[in-house]
Amino acid sequence: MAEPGLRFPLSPISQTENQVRFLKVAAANRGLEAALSELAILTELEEGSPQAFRVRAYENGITALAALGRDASQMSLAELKAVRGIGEGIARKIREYADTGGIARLEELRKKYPPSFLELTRVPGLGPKKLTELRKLLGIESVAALQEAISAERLRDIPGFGEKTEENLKRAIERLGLGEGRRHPIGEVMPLVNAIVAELAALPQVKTILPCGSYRRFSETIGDLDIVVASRKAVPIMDRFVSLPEVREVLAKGDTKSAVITSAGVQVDLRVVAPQEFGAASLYFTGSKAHNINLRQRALAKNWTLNEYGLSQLEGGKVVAQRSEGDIYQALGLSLIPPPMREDTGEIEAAAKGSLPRPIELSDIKGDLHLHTDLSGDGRASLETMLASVRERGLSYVAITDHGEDLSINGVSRDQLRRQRKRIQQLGSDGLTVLHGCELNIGSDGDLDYDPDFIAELDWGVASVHSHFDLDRTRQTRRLLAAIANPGVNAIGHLSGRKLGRRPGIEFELEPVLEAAAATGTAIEINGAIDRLDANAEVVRRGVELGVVFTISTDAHHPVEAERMGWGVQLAQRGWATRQHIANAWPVNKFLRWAKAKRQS
Ligand code: DGT
Ligand code: CA
Ligand code: CA
Ligand code: ZN
Repeated sequence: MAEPGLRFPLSPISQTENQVRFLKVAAANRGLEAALSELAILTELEEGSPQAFRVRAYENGITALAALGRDASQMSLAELKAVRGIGEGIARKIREYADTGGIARLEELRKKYPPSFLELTRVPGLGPKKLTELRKLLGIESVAALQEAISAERLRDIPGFGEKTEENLKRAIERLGLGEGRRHPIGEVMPLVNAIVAELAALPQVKTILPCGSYRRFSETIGDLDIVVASRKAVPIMDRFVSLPEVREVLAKGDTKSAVITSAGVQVDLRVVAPQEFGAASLYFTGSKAHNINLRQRALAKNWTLNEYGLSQLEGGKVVAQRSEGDIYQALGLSLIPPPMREDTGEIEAAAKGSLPRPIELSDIKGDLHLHTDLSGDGRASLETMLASVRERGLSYVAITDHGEDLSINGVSRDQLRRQRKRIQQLGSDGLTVLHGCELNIGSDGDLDYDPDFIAELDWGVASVHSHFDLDRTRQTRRLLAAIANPGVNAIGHLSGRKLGRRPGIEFELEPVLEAAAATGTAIEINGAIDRLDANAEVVRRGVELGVVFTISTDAHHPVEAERMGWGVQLAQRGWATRQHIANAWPVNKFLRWAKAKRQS
């Protein structure tokens, strides 16, 4: 993906050609997909139901786009209409977007539902109907206004709301960090970063461009974006930056520094520095602040100073290092510290002693242990297509894990699973070890789908929480412990069940869960889906200390989701996980022995 002279630190995977094509097409349709998603959300508000015909039509259109494999703007109205899932109305809107860069209906709805009102849709339990009611009866148009109404105990007088609702809403708003100063889930800013980087990288004046700050460190949420560009000529870059289509408001515009707010409400800071200062600037703006302060103290101890321009002598100002981050770390007697580890939680001291663990890297990954096919209702590609994509990724083993039957809509029956196993056997291995598994559902008491004998027939079991998110800590903990104790369970999928910025996930006691996982040889999954990133970095770091084995999984329902592996790896790096801690980085035989041992326990 990266062109010479450009660096895309989060380009997630060393892609095969086919994946590059997929990702390029995905990039081409990204603006359009974003517009249609926004239309779907606003239309849902307008129509009062996610089931409304128009909402479904937009959603089908988005799904069709994701699987299109072509740049939609290059297709005629007739060609678009011929695509399954794209009807007349959507086809027209796609053409309108391609021809004018916008959609009139979207502009109309945006006026009616401003960003502050949309924030309210993030509050769990507040559907379009309730929001419309709250707006009509109490004039609530923002999360802040909702919080005020809750404090004043005004919600409880409205039919369908009560004291308990007030309490639940208050808690959900707190746990999700909604309202004033909300941080943005990293997955929500990623398309924005890709768009800005692509636009600016196309300018001839840009030598190098790198998103820094918490984004580069792969924090799960982002306060604001910090982009650093190396160039000798800043003016045209700043001009382009402040006039990007995403920009809603320009906070500052200067020769070296500008800041804007996007239509999605994200602040973006852009710095342009001289090429020889790029290393120092990217180090500084990547942070974290605490990491920088620690580095500066090490510099001071050598009578040097460290800032965004370079590492230089306190007296006389002679530059010691500035061109690359590696040069600066080296001058300070440190190995290069990967950005996800730059949180000042011991990484600098470890690097000084030469004992910084080498974190897991994407190239270490040998298998993917959580994958769906279209046998599950939510899978979007056939077994053959998914396996072909796994081969293309250069993996040597894989587990197919469609949903267990207890998942109300998408689960699969015993017979379906048995037939799938047969099909896998018939396909033959051809160098790829294919495990037949299942994503089992952890019931409210830790019980699983099917019966133990049937589960024992499987090669691999992932067990995940998909229901009962509101049980208390004790019950959630007991539930997880029961699943971990089950010989049919090799890994716990997306441990908390959270959706970043949308659903807080279950609350449970972490220590006993990690201890039980370590004791039983049950892996905790690091789910790379960008809206999950679950287990989180803190859990991984603690698990690594306790000797827990982890898996990094895509949970892919379509080949394009292979990119999740790169995100999972960065998350694992934040938790200091190495090759030893990640089961799907092990050679196939070691992995198989370990997986079997649990199933026979
Ligand atoms: P965020 O935006 O809250 O998600 O977190 P960051 O880490 O991106 O923080 P931000 O945007 O305030 O600043 C970007 C980087 O700039 C930060 O990671 C380190 C550097 N930086 C900012 N303020 C200071 C400072 O006062 N001292 C030092 N040494 N570095 C700073
Ligand atoms: Ca930032
Ligand atoms: Ca900033
Ligand atoms: Zn799954």
